[in-house]
Amino acid sequence: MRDAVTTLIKNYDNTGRYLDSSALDSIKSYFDSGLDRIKAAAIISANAAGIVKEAGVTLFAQVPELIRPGGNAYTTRRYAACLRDMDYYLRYSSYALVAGNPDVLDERVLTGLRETYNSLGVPIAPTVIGIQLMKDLVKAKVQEAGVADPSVVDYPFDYITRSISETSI
Ligand SMILES: CCC1=C(C)/C(=C/C2=NC(=C\c3[nH]c(/C=C4\NC(=O)[C@H](C)[C@H]4CC)c(C)c3CCC(=O)O)/C(CCC(=O)O)=C2C)NC1=O
Repeated sequence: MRDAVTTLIKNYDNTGRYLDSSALDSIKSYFDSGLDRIKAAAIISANAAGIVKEAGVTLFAQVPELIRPGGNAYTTRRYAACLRDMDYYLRYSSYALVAGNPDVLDERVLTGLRETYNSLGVPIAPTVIGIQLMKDLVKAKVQEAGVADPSVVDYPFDYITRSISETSI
Protein backbone atom coordinates (compact mmCIF):
# COMPACT_ATOMS: atom_id res chain seq x y z
CA MET A 1 0.00 0.00 0.00
CA ARG A 2 1.56 3.28 -1.08
CA ASP A 3 1.06 7.02 -0.72
CA ALA A 4 1.82 9.77 -3.20
CA VAL A 5 5.43 10.18 -2.07
CA THR A 6 6.40 6.50 -1.93
CA THR A 7 4.78 5.92 -5.33
CA LEU A 8 6.75 8.71 -6.90
CA ILE A 9 10.04 7.67 -5.32
CA LYS A 10 9.50 4.10 -6.42
CA ASN A 11 8.98 5.23 -10.01
CA TYR A 12 12.13 7.32 -10.04
CA ASP A 13 14.19 4.67 -8.27
CA ASN A 14 13.07 2.03 -10.77
CA THR A 15 14.84 4.00 -13.50
CA GLY A 16 17.66 5.37 -11.31
CA ARG A 17 16.69 8.98 -11.87
CA TYR A 18 17.08 11.95 -9.56
CA LEU A 19 13.80 13.75 -8.79
CA ASP A 20 13.23 16.28 -11.56
CA SER A 21 11.10 19.41 -11.51
CA SER A 22 7.94 17.54 -12.46
CA ALA A 23 8.48 15.15 -9.53
CA LEU A 24 9.15 18.01 -7.15
CA ASP A 25 6.06 19.88 -8.38
CA SER A 26 3.92 16.87 -7.72
CA ILE A 27 5.39 16.40 -4.22
CA LYS A 28 4.85 20.07 -3.55
CA SER A 29 1.22 19.85 -4.58
CA TYR A 30 0.81 16.79 -2.31
CA PHE A 31 2.06 18.81 0.68
CA ASP A 32 0.21 21.98 -0.32
CA SER A 33 -3.12 20.14 -0.39
CA GLY A 34 -2.20 18.13 2.74
CA LEU A 35 -4.04 20.15 5.36
CA ASP A 36 -7.21 20.26 3.27
CA ARG A 37 -7.11 16.52 2.65
CA ILE A 38 -6.56 15.83 6.35
CA LYS A 39 -9.40 18.18 7.27
CA ALA A 40 -11.65 16.32 4.82
CA ALA A 41 -10.65 12.96 6.31
CA ALA A 42 -11.42 14.26 9.82
CA ILE A 43 -14.83 15.47 8.63
CA ILE A 44 -15.55 12.06 7.12
CA SER A 45 -14.52 10.26 10.32
CA ALA A 46 -16.70 12.50 12.47
CA ASN A 47 -19.77 12.20 10.22
CA ALA A 48 -19.45 8.78 8.61
CA ALA A 49 -22.61 7.16 9.97
CA GLY A 50 -24.73 10.19 9.07
CA ILE A 51 -23.25 10.47 5.58
CA VAL A 52 -23.91 6.79 4.79
CA LYS A 53 -27.43 7.01 6.17
CA GLU A 54 -28.35 10.17 4.30
CA ALA A 55 -26.85 8.96 1.02
CA GLY A 56 -28.75 5.67 1.46
CA VAL A 57 -32.07 7.40 2.09
CA THR A 58 -31.58 9.58 -0.97
CA LEU A 59 -30.48 6.65 -3.13
CA PHE A 60 -33.51 4.54 -2.19
CA ALA A 61 -35.80 7.52 -2.80
CA GLN A 62 -34.25 8.01 -6.25
CA VAL A 63 -34.24 4.30 -7.16
CA PRO A 64 -37.08 2.83 -5.07
CA GLU A 65 -37.19 -0.45 -6.99
CA LEU A 66 -33.94 -1.46 -5.22
CA ILE A 67 -35.82 -2.04 -1.98
CA ARG A 68 -38.99 -3.51 -3.48
CA PRO A 69 -39.47 -7.27 -3.87
CA GLY A 70 -37.05 -8.39 -6.57
CA GLY A 71 -34.71 -5.45 -5.93
CA ASN A 72 -31.11 -6.21 -5.03
CA ALA A 73 -31.34 -4.36 -1.69
CA TYR A 74 -34.69 -5.97 -0.81
CA THR A 75 -34.72 -7.89 2.51
CA THR A 76 -33.10 -6.58 5.65
CA ARG A 77 -29.93 -8.57 5.03
CA ARG A 78 -29.31 -7.14 1.58
CA TYR A 79 -30.34 -3.63 2.62
CA ALA A 80 -27.74 -3.84 5.40
CA ALA A 81 -25.14 -5.24 2.98
CA CYS A 82 -25.73 -2.29 0.66
CA LEU A 83 -25.22 0.27 3.43
CA ARG A 84 -22.19 -1.66 4.64
CA ASP A 85 -20.70 -1.43 1.13
CA MET A 86 -21.35 2.33 1.11
CA ASP A 87 -19.57 2.55 4.44
CA TYR A 88 -16.58 0.68 2.96
CA TYR A 89 -16.39 3.12 0.07
CA LEU A 90 -16.52 6.09 2.42
CA ARG A 91 -13.93 4.75 4.86
CA TYR A 92 -11.44 3.72 2.17
CA SER A 93 -11.96 7.05 0.40
CA SER A 94 -10.86 8.79 3.59
CA TYR A 95 -7.69 6.66 3.63
CA ALA A 96 -6.99 7.45 -0.02
CA LEU A 97 -7.49 11.15 0.67
CA VAL A 98 -4.84 11.10 3.38
CA ALA A 99 -2.51 9.02 1.21
CA GLY A 100 -3.03 11.29 -1.79
CA ASN A 101 -2.99 8.12 -3.84
CA PRO A 102 -5.55 5.48 -4.89
CA ASP A 103 -3.30 2.48 -4.25
CA VAL A 104 -5.24 1.51 -1.11
CA LEU A 105 -8.45 1.45 -3.15
CA ASP A 106 -6.97 -0.88 -5.75
CA GLU A 107 -5.47 -3.13 -3.14
CA ARG A 108 -8.26 -3.36 -0.56
CA VAL A 109 -11.51 -2.47 -2.29
CA LEU A 110 -11.56 -2.80 -6.05
CA THR A 111 -9.82 -6.07 -6.80
CA GLY A 112 -12.49 -8.49 -7.99
CA LEU A 113 -15.33 -6.19 -6.96
CA ARG A 114 -16.97 -5.93 -10.36
CA GLU A 115 -16.95 -9.72 -10.70
CA THR A 116 -18.45 -10.09 -7.21
CA TYR A 117 -21.16 -7.57 -8.00
CA ASN A 118 -21.92 -9.17 -11.33
CA SER A 119 -22.19 -12.62 -9.83
CA LEU A 120 -24.55 -11.40 -7.08
CA GLY A 121 -26.57 -9.20 -9.40
CA VAL A 122 -25.64 -6.04 -7.49
CA PRO A 123 -26.45 -3.26 -9.97
CA ILE A 124 -23.52 -0.94 -10.72
CA ALA A 125 -25.41 2.19 -11.80
CA PRO A 126 -27.18 2.79 -8.47
CA THR A 127 -23.98 1.93 -6.61
CA VAL A 128 -22.31 4.73 -8.56
CA ILE A 129 -25.17 7.07 -7.60
CA GLY A 130 -24.69 6.14 -3.92
CA ILE A 131 -20.96 6.85 -4.06
CA GLN A 132 -21.48 10.17 -5.82
CA LEU A 133 -24.13 11.16 -3.26
CA MET A 134 -21.61 10.53 -0.48
CA LYS A 135 -19.04 12.59 -2.36
CA ASP A 136 -21.47 15.50 -2.59
CA LEU A 137 -22.34 15.29 1.11
CA VAL A 138 -18.65 15.23 2.07
CA LYS A 139 -17.94 18.14 -0.26
CA ALA A 140 -20.73 20.22 1.25
CA LYS A 141 -19.41 19.59 4.76
CA VAL A 142 -15.85 20.33 3.73
CA GLN A 143 -16.99 23.56 2.13
CA GLU A 144 -18.91 24.51 5.30
CA ALA A 145 -15.69 23.92 7.24
CA GLY A 146 -14.05 26.61 5.14
CA VAL A 147 -11.74 24.50 3.00
CA ALA A 148 -10.74 26.72 0.08
CA ASP A 149 -10.92 24.02 -2.57
CA PRO A 150 -13.52 21.34 -1.67
CA SER A 151 -12.77 19.51 -4.93
CA VAL A 152 -9.77 17.91 -3.16
CA VAL A 153 -12.29 15.31 -1.94
CA ASP A 154 -13.41 14.25 -5.42
CA TYR A 155 -10.76 11.87 -6.58
CA PRO A 156 -11.20 8.74 -4.42
CA PHE A 157 -14.95 8.69 -5.02
CA ASP A 158 -14.48 9.28 -8.74
CA TYR A 159 -11.73 6.67 -8.84
CA ILE A 160 -14.03 4.02 -7.33
CA THR A 161 -16.94 4.83 -9.62
CA ARG A 162 -14.70 4.85 -12.69
CA SER A 163 -13.21 1.55 -11.70
CA ILE A 164 -16.51 -0.25 -11.10
CA SER A 165 -18.32 1.26 -14.04
CA GLU A 166 -15.37 1.38 -16.46
CA THR A 167 -16.80 4.51 -17.98
CA SER A 168 -15.56 8.03 -17.51
CA ILE A 169 -17.36 10.29 -15.08
C1 LIG B 1 -13.69 -3.52 1.81
C2 LIG B 1 -13.87 -4.06 0.46
C3 LIG B 1 -15.16 -4.84 0.25
C4 LIG B 1 -16.19 -4.50 -0.57
C5 LIG B 1 -16.30 -3.30 -1.43
C6 LIG B 1 -17.17 -5.56 -0.48
C7 LIG B 1 -18.36 -5.64 -1.22
C8 LIG B 1 -19.30 -6.69 -1.24
N1 LIG B 1 -20.63 -6.47 -1.34
C9 LIG B 1 -21.29 -7.67 -1.31
C10 LIG B 1 -22.68 -7.89 -1.34
C11 LIG B 1 -23.71 -6.92 -1.52
N2 LIG B 1 -23.59 -5.62 -1.90
C12 LIG B 1 -24.84 -5.04 -2.00
C13 LIG B 1 -24.99 -3.65 -2.40
C14 LIG B 1 -26.01 -3.01 -3.07
N3 LIG B 1 -27.16 -3.55 -3.55
C15 LIG B 1 -27.93 -2.60 -4.13
O1 LIG B 1 -29.01 -2.80 -4.68
C16 LIG B 1 -27.30 -1.27 -4.05
C17 LIG B 1 -27.19 -0.61 -5.41
C18 LIG B 1 -25.95 -1.56 -3.42
C19 LIG B 1 -25.63 -0.61 -2.25
C20 LIG B 1 -25.35 0.78 -2.72
C21 LIG B 1 -25.79 -6.02 -1.64
C22 LIG B 1 -27.29 -5.89 -1.56
C23 LIG B 1 -25.08 -7.22 -1.34
C24 LIG B 1 -25.65 -8.56 -0.94
C25 LIG B 1 -26.03 -9.31 -2.19
C26 LIG B 1 -26.49 -10.69 -1.91
O2 LIG B 1 -25.94 -11.36 -1.01
O3 LIG B 1 -27.40 -11.14 -2.60
C27 LIG B 1 -20.32 -8.72 -1.23
C28 LIG B 1 -20.63 -10.21 -1.21
C29 LIG B 1 -20.38 -10.81 0.16
C30 LIG B 1 -21.21 -10.18 1.22
O4 LIG B 1 -22.47 -10.12 1.11
O5 LIG B 1 -20.63 -9.70 2.18
C31 LIG B 1 -19.08 -8.12 -1.21
C32 LIG B 1 -17.74 -8.83 -1.19
N4 LIG B 1 -16.72 -6.48 0.42
C33 LIG B 1 -15.50 -6.08 0.88
O6 LIG B 1 -14.79 -6.69 1.74
